[in-house]
Amino acid sequence: MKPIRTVPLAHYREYPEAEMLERASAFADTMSRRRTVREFSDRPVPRAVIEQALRAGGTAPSGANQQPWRFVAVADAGLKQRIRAGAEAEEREFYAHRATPEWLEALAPLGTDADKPFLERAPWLIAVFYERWGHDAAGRKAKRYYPHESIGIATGLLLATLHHAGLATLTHTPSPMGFLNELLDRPKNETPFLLLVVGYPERGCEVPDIARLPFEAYATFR
Ligand code: IYR
Repeated sequence: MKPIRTVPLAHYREYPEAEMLERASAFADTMSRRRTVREFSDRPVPRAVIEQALRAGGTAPSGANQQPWRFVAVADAGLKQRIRAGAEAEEREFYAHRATPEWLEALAPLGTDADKPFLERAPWLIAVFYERWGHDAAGRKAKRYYPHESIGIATGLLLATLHHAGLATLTHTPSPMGFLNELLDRPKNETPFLLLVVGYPERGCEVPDIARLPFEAYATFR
């Protein structure tokens, strides 16, 4: 390694093996209870919880430590209403024209359509953007490296934290999402990644009868 400025690895914690396994399995069990929800209660969720989840999202590793994520948390009713209108306009096009028959067939078990009432009803929407480019110290346009990997990981950590805190989420991807830049006043170098819907599940909420892959189907040891 080339010499660089360093600091001690101060916050690392090792656990005895038994505790390590216990922690890993407890967290995996917690995550296995996560389900994407489409029926949200309008019960408020404290902003402080959203802040802590965004803090966790912001700990993700990123290409050249460029930290390309930008999160916009929206609780304002008027703004949520405009986001719903923008998303539903795109979704109507999607379901009527853009989606191929194969795509609609793949979506059939989820029962989704162009109506997105949860975008107004859920207490929080988190619009996730990522920088495809930024500015260097001299103010010149500077490419961001591995932005997709970085934003994907950051969003995963955010989602895991929200679930760990006891909140329900929906990863919503109206397409295209350019309307989010306009409504949320974000500059051109920020690309919308997805829109997270966050809140409590509606009382009596039901979810699609679909299953996760069995472990052996997606994990191999050699
Ligand atoms: N964005 C649309 C369609 C949609 C697409 C996929 I791939 C999904 O997993 C779910 C929905 C919508 O939100 O309805």
